[in-house]
Amino acid sequence: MGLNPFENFPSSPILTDLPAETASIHRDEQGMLRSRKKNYIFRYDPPTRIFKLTMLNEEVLSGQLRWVDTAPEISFNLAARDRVFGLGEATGQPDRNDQSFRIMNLDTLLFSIPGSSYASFPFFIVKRQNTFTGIFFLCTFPLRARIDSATDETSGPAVRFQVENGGEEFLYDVFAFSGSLARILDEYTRLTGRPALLPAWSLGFHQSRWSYKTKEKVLEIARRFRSADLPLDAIHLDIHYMDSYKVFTFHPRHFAAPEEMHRTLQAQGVRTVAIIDPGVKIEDGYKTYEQGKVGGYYCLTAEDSAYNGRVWPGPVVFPDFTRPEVRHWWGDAHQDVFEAGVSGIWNDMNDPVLWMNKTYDPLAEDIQHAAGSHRRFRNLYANFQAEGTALGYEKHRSAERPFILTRSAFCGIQKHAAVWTGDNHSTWEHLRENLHMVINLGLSGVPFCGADVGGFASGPGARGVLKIFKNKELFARWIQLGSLMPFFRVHTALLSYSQEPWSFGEEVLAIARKHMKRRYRLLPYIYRLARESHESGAPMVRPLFYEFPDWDHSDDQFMLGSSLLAAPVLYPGQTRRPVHLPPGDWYEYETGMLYSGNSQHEFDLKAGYYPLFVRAGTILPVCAAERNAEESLKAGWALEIYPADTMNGFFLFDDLKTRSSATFSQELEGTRLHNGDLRLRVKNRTKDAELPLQERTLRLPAMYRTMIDKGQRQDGESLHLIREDRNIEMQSFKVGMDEAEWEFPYTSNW
Ligand code: NBV
Repeated sequence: MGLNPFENFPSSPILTDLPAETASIHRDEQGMLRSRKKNYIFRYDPPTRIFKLTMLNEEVLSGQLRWVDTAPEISFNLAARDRVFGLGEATGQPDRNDQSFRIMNLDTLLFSIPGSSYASFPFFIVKRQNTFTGIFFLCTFPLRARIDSATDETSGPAVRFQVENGGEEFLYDVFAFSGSLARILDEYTRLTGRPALLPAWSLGFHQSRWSYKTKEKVLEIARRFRSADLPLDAIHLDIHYMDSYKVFTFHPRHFAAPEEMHRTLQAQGVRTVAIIDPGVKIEDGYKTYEQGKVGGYYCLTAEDSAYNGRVWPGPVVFPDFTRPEVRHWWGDAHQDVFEAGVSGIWNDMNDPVLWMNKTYDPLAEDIQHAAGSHRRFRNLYANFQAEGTALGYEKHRSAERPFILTRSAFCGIQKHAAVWTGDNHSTWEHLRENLHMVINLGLSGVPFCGADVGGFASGPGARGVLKIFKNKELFARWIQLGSLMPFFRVHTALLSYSQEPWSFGEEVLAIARKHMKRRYRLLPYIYRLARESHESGAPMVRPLFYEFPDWDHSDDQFMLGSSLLAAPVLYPGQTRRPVHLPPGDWYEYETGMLYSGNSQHEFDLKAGYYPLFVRAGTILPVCAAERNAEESLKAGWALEIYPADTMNGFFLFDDLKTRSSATFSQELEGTRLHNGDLRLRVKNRTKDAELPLQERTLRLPAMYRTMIDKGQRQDGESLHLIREDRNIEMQSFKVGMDEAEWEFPYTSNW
């Protein structure tokens, strides 16, 4: 095999193309390292075993490369006070310093295996004060990662990867990226693939549990959402919808006539997302099993017989997704669930879990892929499966944007799937980890991700699926946090109390409704962020230092895009919290009050409230919260103007669901004059989509009571946004969709 472990793949699960701008570092036959990028010089000096990465004449990183035959270890030595981020959904504190992980896709058994995660991302970002470097260590073998702390004041931490190659020849590439975080993620996702373009519905609220066991139950849940006046886009079908856990089937009694169920759901504006595990039940006469057997599509043992494992359906075989023809077959097999009316596909147990109820080492199992050993390809199994699922969409839902959700993943997964962080616990610690994991997944090129809101299990180990003690406060705070996460789904374990928004009493229901509706009101903004992620790899949820590299990092606050800053409640019984506002002015979202940045403020945390801010200068698109995302995004829009000396905003509309949708987008720019008057200009950027809206509303702070549009004066209408759960007065003006220029004289005596 050559230096590139993927050169034999017609379609690589990881690399899309190699932009000339990227530094790709290869070890050649002599052991020398070579760089491809002009701006980077990457030198490896075999006698000293030191390698240095030099960028634009400024040394940013130096490391040590060591080869030990049986346990190859590569280390990157950093500078004092460097902080390390990224590495996907690894658990623990927000940064990765002083921690050890195993980078191997593994069922963590309800997070009972310290340092392990379901997904593997050997990509990290070094933050050195206000500069950033991204390092992608492309090696698919399982890795042990250690981020050792500095040994003294002057030295820095070291990121060490130990390759668990089991004696096999191992090859790797190192890619280095530098510049702003936006630029690093742009380059990294140009290399590993842009995040998929999402259908709008996937950005709405998802309700799940293991399991809604009958279609009557599913329909009852949908009805209850509607009668409780709660927005909802999707209900997830966990394993009980299947016939004896056979993939691509429906239970003959409990889910008879699934098309009918889907028609009823559709009338209520609700879709389903169905779980599809990779294990195929060994059963004569079962269509999928037979097809795979005839095609010879399963993973083999060293003796060339199909490898058998044991998961939900009992004895199973595992498709060898490393083979293109198997991915096509698997994609095709989705036809039945698509025809039944399912919209989204949820891939679970795709680490893959080979055995249940048995302790085993997946690397010691006798399981082979056509492309090579399980050790070499385990971390790619889920990516290959997701690629197969995406092929199924291309074939059977060709016009539609796919929605695929996965538990396991490797770098590059973002092309095909969203990632959720697996079986977390209903604890405050895991609520906090939800935030850290989402931030670090975003910094690993996976913008669309989230955790089970409310928590899945009661704790680690098999008994975690039994969850008895309800914690109202935790659920209420988690739904507040979850409502600003890219993927927003409540899910819970098999033997858990019910965890729908109404399961915790009236008070919590009202809080859930408030925040779920707020999510839907913010959808024009969130949807635009998702499209931007698709175009540039930018995370949707960001650490503060993404937007403010010079600002002291604050781990318990985050940005949603570049305009919203949230300070969620992450501890029980918290009644007050400080908020560190970065430079600039900030409008509190509920009251509209203005706070100056570069300072700290204290806020009372009433139940159902957490501080959320809009950056001054933002023109924020919002809509009415309807039953689901599409209906909301097609209902009335308002553009909220948060004055500053300069203002800008961007507003985008497309058909919300097809791959080749035309778009309509406008850019808004504004300035505040010395006398306080505002001047706004709206320009078309693209205009090839049909517009569902004829007009929209501008909302401005109460001191702007009139608007001058082409010399005509229009009085604003005073609007108290109490219906939107905000205690804020604004003035509203109806305007058309055309390009325009408006002026808003400042009234001092408002
Ligand atoms: O399919 C059942 C569960 C599912 O609810 C959960 O979200 C997955 O992470 N699944 C794991 C298998 C059972 C784990 C104990």
